[in-house]
Amino acid sequence: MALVPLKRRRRAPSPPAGPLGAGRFPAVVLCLVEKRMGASRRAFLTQLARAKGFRVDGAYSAAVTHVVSEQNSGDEVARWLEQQREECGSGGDPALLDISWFTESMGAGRPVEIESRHRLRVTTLAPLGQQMAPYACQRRTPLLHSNQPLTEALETLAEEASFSGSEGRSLAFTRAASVLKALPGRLSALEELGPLPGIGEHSRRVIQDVLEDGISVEVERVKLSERYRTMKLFTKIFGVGVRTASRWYQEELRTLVDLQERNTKLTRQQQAGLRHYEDLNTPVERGEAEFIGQMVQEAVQRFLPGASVTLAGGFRRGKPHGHDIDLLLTHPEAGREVGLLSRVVSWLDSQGLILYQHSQENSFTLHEGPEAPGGRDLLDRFERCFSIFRLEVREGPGAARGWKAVRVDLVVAPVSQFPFALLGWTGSRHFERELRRFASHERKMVLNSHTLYDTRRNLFLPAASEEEIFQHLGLECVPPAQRNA
Ligand code: 8DG
Ligand code: CA
Ligand code: CA
Repeated sequence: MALVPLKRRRRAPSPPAGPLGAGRFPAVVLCLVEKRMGASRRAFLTQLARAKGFRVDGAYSAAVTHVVSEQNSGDEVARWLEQQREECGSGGDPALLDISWFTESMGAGRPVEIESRHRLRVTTLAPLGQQMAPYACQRRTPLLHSNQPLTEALETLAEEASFSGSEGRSLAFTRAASVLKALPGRLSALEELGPLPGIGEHSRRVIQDVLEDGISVEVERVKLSERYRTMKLFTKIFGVGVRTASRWYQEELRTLVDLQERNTKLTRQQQAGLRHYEDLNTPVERGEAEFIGQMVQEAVQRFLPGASVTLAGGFRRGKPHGHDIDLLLTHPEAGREVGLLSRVVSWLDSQGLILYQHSQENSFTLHEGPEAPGGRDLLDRFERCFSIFRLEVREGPGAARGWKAVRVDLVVAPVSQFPFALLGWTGSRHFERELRRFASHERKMVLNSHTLYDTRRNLFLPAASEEEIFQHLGLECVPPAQRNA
């Protein structure tokens, strides 16, 4: 239907710049892109829409909800929008639409529902003014994002690859998932990704499958496979890593009962893990984490007034629940923290609050050089205690017996290393890995949970806060809630 003749009188009046009242449809504010449409046709379409009761603004502003263009590519309009936003200094997130939506709406005498065929295809992230930075530590990654089904699929494959010992492949899937977590909106077609860094061929295939069919056959097959399911079951035991789980699988062990019946040799930690398997695989709630943090704080104050306890890990990133509780202890006077942990743990133990604990002494010395701790696995050398707390509960799992087992990591950092420890223990694991990769590849620096070392200048870079560490690295500071990479 040729609703509007393409050729118009030569000198049509330009639409006025300002809005023209709310119109009959207050939720819809149109803005027509002049570019290829031309001034006269734009003026004509504006008049037509206004006559039908639509509000059409002559200039872009944050109030605009529908941007309509004719014969422009999605990328052109996205760039146009970016310019408009800069010029008017305001945001807004309007739908970018083809003239077909406008034509149909005029025909219907009301704004028709936007369908995907009306939307302009944007192949880069330009419409939201963001080019995805290559390292996760250069991006903001919120806890909640719009691409959950895609990231879950990719993370299943990442996990499966790590179960097979293919760390490189696992990292590739993790990277792809992490990029999707940082996208500003829901991905509806693979082309919208453009040439984004960090998304390989295999990941693209998986993304395409999930976008088109809702699931990836490959991922579903992995989830059902005996090996994946068994590895998952075993690695969820506290103290069991991929290597042990894999050995058990090869020995034909398949269930937790198998481990007991076949008298599998277990470390003390694994025995505790097995004993409390169900509890330890029940998510820890934020309230529980705060409660235990408070309990540890009180114990700490008994022995070293002025010492502090900080909740790190996923809870610091804003997660509502987690698999364990990560607590960092320090004291503002260097050296005062020595000996604190063992006294705190003994006291908590004497109160019947500890079901299992395994402590490790501080083994960090600067003399070993900057390469010693950290490295690929994020492990550090702080004095620490891997423990299981006995938490009294009145509801949820464990309510019947009145308590539940909760995993707690207690870590002691001397005050000079505290910002590094806090940054390192806040996570996510992928964010940390990327920070360290960025430091070494882009800055020739070595970062770990103890220090930052500049290898070009041969010196340690001290920091009194996380912000200062980001500054040393020449990175914009990423707040904890945006480190969910
Ligand atoms: P969750 O418990 O909510 O499931 O997730 P999370 O809090 O993000 O994970 P986590 O496994 O508890 O790890 C928290 C951070 O601690 C993670 O970024 C890695 C970091 N970390 C270090 N050093 C060490 C270490 O020596 N061992 C372990 N396990 N984690 C360490 O910086
Ligand atoms: Ca944690
Ligand atoms: Ca932990």
